[in-house]
Amino acid sequence: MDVVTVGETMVMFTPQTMGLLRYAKQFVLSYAGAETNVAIGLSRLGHRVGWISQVGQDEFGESLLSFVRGEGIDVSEVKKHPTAPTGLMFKEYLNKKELRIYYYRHQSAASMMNRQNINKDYISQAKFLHITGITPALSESCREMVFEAIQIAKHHGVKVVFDPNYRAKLWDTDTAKPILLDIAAQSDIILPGLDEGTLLVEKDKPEEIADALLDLGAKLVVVKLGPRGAYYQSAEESGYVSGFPVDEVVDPVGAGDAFAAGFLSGMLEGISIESAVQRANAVAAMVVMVKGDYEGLPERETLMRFMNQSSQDVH
Ligand code: KDG
Repeated sequence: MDVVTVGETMVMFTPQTMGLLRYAKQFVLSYAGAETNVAIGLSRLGHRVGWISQVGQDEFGESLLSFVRGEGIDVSEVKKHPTAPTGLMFKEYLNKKELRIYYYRHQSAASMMNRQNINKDYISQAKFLHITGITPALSESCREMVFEAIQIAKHHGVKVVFDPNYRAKLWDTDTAKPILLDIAAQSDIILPGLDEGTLLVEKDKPEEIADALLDLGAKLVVVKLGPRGAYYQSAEESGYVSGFPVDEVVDPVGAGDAFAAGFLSGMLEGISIESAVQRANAVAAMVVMVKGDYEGLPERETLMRFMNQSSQDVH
């Protein structure tokens, strides 16, 4: 396996009309999970990915499993909880500009995960372990599971990649901060957004954020700057990499996950950090031009075409 990721994915319902959710009568079903977005992105680019999770023993769990399996991801470490349900998420478009989301994930099957969900052999054979700050927010037992997974990875020389993915709906900053910092301190690579970097280390500039996170123990920090691209810094090198031009941002959700997938894909292929960040920017740009979290994630050929085309447009 190239990458193993761990976390919850929910069945998501998007209403087909705008306005308060109470009036919505028709919904489109899809799936929402930062970790599976990353896994799908990697799988589309030809990498081998495994997902550790838990669904309910219910129809939504089956739906979720077939979807993720259908995307070419190994689901052999996804367990079924006998009583807790698969988590759900609803979107509500109040108007064209205002989106609210509702989680129905409290005491979901995934939130019941604990150390027992971690198979040492499964993680130890991977090249990267991908962790987000969403999983430790789900429950105390999920938090313990995340630290267990990290310990196993470190013990076996598997690189830990951490995306802080702060979710205000799941926990407050005072609770989240020390835990996210603890994970960051044990990670090899950290991929914060600018706001998340500021939340973690109370600095505003990408360079300062990277300095502080490297001081904690990380080897490489890549700060995501939205349309502006990203800033990377390790002990040896640093630099800004511009974002790719986007015709129209149709849906920004999933951009960070797309970035992580593109970046990890580059790292797996051993290209330079700068080129991996460039690839990350390209995958993120492609995702925001398409509605949905994962629908716009490119296959390799499409990605290469997009990158070549964009560089020709610039020159
Ligand atoms: O990164 C996109 C995710 O936020 C979305 O798919 C849902 O994983 C999700 C979450 O927990 O918010």
